[in-house]
This record gives sequence, C-alpha cells and structure tokens, in this order.
Amino acid sequence: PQLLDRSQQEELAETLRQAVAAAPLFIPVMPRTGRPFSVRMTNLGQLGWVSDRSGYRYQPRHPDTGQPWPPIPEAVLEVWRRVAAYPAPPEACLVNVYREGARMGLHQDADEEYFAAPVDSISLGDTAVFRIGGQLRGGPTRTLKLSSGDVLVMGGAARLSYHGIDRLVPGSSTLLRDGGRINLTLRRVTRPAPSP
Ligand code: MD3
Ligand code: FE
Repeated sequence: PQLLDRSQQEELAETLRQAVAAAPLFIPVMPRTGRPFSVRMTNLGQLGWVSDRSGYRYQPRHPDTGQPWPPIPEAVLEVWRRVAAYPAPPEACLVNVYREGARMGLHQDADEEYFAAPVDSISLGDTAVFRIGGQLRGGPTRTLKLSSGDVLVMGGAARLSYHGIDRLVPGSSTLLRDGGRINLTLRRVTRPAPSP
C-alpha cells in the first residue's frame, strides 16, 4: 500500500501523458469474436501485449502507428528494482486505462514464455476492486482494493493465479483530472540471458 507518495504519483501521471501522446491508447478486441475490451491500453518497453482477432501476443511495435513502444520510464524501473527481488529488468509495461464502468474479467497472465519473474503492478487514480483466486478456474476468490500509489507484486505460486478487476470506486481519487484509473503491469516475457 502507498509505495508511491502523492508527488511521485503526480509525476508518474504526467510522464504517462507524454508516453500516451507517442503511443496512443487502443481498444483491444477479443480473439475470434472481435468483442471490444472495456479497458483501453498501450505499452512501454521492448515488448507490448496486444489482443486482436488473431489472438493475444507480445510484439515490439504499436499496432496502429507501427512505431516501437516508448521506453519504460526510469521511475517505473525504480519501482521494479525496489519490489521485484528479481535481477533482470522488465521487458513489458502494459498500461491499462479504466473509465467508470470498465472491468477486466477473471484471467491468468500466461502469454509470457517465462514465469519465474514476478509481475508487478502500479495503480494510479480511482480505487479498483481487484479479485484474486488460485491457479485453477472456478476456485474460491477474494477481493482486495487497489488504491492510487499501491504496488502489487505477484510472484512464486501467485504468478499464475486467476485475477481480474470487478469495478472502480468512482470519485475515490483526485489524481487524474478526468477520474478513472491507470494500471501499469510490469513483466518479463522471455528468460533473461545468464548474468556472469
Ligand atoms: C495476479 N491488470 O493487465 S493488475 C493485466 O488492474 C491485469 O489492470 C489488472 O490483470 C489491472 O493482466 C490487474 C494486478 C495483477 C497483475 C498481474 C498479475 C495481478 C496479477 C499476475 C498474476 C496474478
Ligand atoms: Fe492480468
């Protein structure tokens, strides 16, 4: 809880505004059906997660602009170094943008080639009701609120747990002028090269 103080949150929100200007938000769609997500996304880093009619995958370029994703900001890499307890840097930073009414259904993060590194997430803006279960679909779940400045580290057995966002708590934060929530999810996608 509250790993980032208010001024760090404000600075990060401003940095993300600049990144989103270079790598515009897009609305992912479900594979096969083409049903749109209620969350808008973009990515930072060497690899970005995308979903379209052909499937889910990581790719080095923005699907609309064809440009490489902007770099992961130093302040975000610093959070990873503080909390990940993992020697190699993240390769992917998915930026999820929620407006009131947006949600994310229960899923596993399993599109990566490598699961030994944790996934870290940073929350900004309105509080979200986050749901987490075990490694099997259909098991018991519980909810947890994620507030602006909170950082969640999912490592070890939790790395493959089912999770999602039920809803936002509208008006719960003044960080973002238009309300809503931004979540950054930091991941290793590939196995890191052995270090000396
Ligand atoms: C638990 N994002 O992008 S972040 C996602 O708030 C995603 O936007 C949510 O789930 C969001 O895939 C939740 C917290 C999170 C991230 C990764 C996890 C929880 C996790 C990986 C494994 C288990
Ligand atoms: Fe996820």
